[in-house]
Amino acid sequence: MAAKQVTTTPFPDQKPGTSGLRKKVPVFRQPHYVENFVQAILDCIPDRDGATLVIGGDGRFFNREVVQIAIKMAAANGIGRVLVGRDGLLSTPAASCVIRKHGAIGGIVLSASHNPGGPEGDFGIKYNGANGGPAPESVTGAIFERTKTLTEYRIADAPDLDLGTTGTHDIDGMSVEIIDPVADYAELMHSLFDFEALRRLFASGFRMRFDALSAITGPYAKAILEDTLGAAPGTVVNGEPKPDFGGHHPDPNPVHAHELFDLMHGPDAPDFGAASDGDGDRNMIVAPGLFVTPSDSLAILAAHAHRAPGYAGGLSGVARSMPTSRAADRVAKKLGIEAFETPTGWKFFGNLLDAGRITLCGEESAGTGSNHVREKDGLWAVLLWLNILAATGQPAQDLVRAHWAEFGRDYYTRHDYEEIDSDAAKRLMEGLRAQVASLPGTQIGGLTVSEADDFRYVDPVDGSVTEAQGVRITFAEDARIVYRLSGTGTAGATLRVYIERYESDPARLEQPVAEVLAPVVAVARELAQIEAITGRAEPSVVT
Ligand code: VG1
Ligand code: CO
Repeated sequence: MAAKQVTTTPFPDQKPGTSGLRKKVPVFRQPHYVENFVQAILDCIPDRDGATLVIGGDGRFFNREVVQIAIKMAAANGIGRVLVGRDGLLSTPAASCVIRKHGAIGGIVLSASHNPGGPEGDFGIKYNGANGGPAPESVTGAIFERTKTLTEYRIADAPDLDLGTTGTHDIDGMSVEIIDPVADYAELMHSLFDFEALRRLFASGFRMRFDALSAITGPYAKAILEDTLGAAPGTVVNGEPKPDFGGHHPDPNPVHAHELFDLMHGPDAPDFGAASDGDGDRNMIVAPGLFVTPSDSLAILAAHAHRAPGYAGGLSGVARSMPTSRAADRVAKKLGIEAFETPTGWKFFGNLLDAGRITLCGEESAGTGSNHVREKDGLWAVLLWLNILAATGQPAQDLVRAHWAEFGRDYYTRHDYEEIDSDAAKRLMEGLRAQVASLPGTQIGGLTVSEADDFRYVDPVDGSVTEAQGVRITFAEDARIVYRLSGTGTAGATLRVYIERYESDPARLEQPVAEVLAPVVAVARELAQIEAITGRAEPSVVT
């Protein structure tokens, strides 16, 4: 067997977004499309000769084919060893864990996360570096530049491997180890959490439901929650990963995980409900009768993390993405630790985690994580919640209410306008940018603008600057609106409008969210002229 050099021509559209390259499956299935992008990634890995590379994905449609291609291309490009999850599966946090644990130079992670899968669904390819985290903008930028000049790629002329059983193979001198996708991750979880206390919790009759939405976390959640911690069989539902997620939209929010949401709001609600997304890095937490916003979840976890063995020494700092509510900042202030505000996307937390400036971080989009890996981690968040519940003996809903009583409540909602016209979306954002300088001091819809800007991030660790990360408008009445365009969509543009209002009056902590936020929502629509510019009177998804 030998490597082939294949002549190719560049594709103009291989620019990675918030989290890697995401496109519709038919785009990825164009001849040479996957190979070009993988070659560009490999070309941007210095010192790859003889190095270890991790390959795996969320199991969605086309995952297997791309895993085979990536393995053969790694062999033809000097990689010494590849670690692949059995059946080509690795959740995103598990891939991060495996990269770190085995000293890999990086990993190729195949996922379109919370986007639907299938022949007409979405697919994605992402590169993570040696720290286990998504490549920073400097690297994704270099990969994109490389895609524009590629004239050939290299691929081993070898048959497909049987990925179904663990074991070691050889392709042209490169060793391919097919590993259990759960083992390393489960061991890491064991090192962070008090598994004995969790076993006692379940043995005492504590009931939960974990909805894997027919995506990657099923095997992880079953192995840890049911097989190791003794949660009742059937705790994990939709636990078989399917290429099309069984028709589910694998996005753990009240809209797409509505079965869990409804169960938790009904008479038969168990003590705790959780769900994860397509690639296992997101989490949704629902207490009986009470949905916990991801922003609140981050704040609550930050306040109580020291109760889990892995965080017993306290936190060095916390970070949140800019549109995430400021609830975590209030906890940081009380703890006397640093709080950081980063652009959307996990790649911006990497430097802070590597430098030891933060221990926990999170995003409003149901992402929470810590320094244990360099990705957000859905099941980890669930286990930290469970560890806190076990340690405090408090029901989840009481913990949330106690948190609000102490810190006040950040009422929060996100309105998504999906698949709007790309030009209209650009015009809308430009219109907002043009207003920011003159907005402070103006009154609108009963609110007074105190500050307005287009978020610009200066990385506190390496000084790199990232411009134009979203328009944020803060009001004197403790409210805030943020506008930005999604960087993960695959059709048209998606406008995200993040709306929040802080309330500390003990008598006003349990108001209906929509009611509290209605005046801010009205201002958000008016300021951006959403209907006039996009033709949409209402958002397509409200979470
Ligand atoms: C979205 C979320 C962002 C998240 C990203 C990747 O990005 O808003 O918070 O980091 O998805 O998550 P955007 O650009 O569409 O708003 V995942 O679970 O898709 O890897
Ligand atoms: Co995800």
